Amino acid sequence: MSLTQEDVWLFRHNGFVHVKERLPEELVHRLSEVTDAHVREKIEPIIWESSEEYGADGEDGRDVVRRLSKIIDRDSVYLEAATHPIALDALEAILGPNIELLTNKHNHIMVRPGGSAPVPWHRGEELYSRPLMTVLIYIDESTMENGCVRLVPGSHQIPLSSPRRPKGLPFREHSLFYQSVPMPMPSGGVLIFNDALFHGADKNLASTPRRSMTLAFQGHDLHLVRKADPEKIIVRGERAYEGHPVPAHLLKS
Ligand SMILES: O=C(O)CCC(=O)C(=O)O
Repeated sequence: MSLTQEDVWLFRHNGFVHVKERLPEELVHRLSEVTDAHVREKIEPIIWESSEEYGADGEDGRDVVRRLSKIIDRDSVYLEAATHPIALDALEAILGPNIELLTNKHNHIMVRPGGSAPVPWHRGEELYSRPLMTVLIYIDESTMENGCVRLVPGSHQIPLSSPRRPKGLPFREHSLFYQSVPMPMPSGGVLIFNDALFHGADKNLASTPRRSMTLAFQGHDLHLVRKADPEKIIVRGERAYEGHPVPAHLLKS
């Protein structure tokens, strides 16, 4: 099932949608096994938990995996999850029939180990950027206790320029915290939001990790003459061209 028209309207208005269906348990189980192995074996590229924030209780975060980067290259199970029809059907309702997965944006697993520091408030893209969708696919259930993502509804439409990564105040003291809503998610859940939406995540107060995939998708640009881009995987539809003049190699003889 795809999104309803009402879901899409709410998405345009609020900037996010929680997809009703979940990925199959068996697929989530395989994601979990592979992720555990990569964390256990500390397979690079990795972003480590920062000691400054993680170590507020005197612990050292330098050896603690915060994020596994470049997941699409790590194991085929990640591409399988990223291109599951539950995610792509919902994206098609938002982006249209031709969809690309970007491998040079996001493409990571947030491991968020127990005790991990907040993810500071940020928006990924500028308001004037071509719309880019962030998709979070949850391996573990995400709760208030383990630091679920918080979103600021409608903030992808604020017509004012403001820093993409506002600095200065602790997570819970920033004014964006007061305008945000928490997004608890089930294991296998799929959350889609416009990457220009302000978001962040609180400290993980549980003792276990809170793992989720973060992915980036865009509608394929029909006017882009150069079609082959090694950082983009077309995951639905086709690499079409609409424009003029039509490049010679695309003209049928
Ligand atoms: O899942 C989270 O904790 C934060 C998600 C996020 O902002 C990211 O992965 O860039």
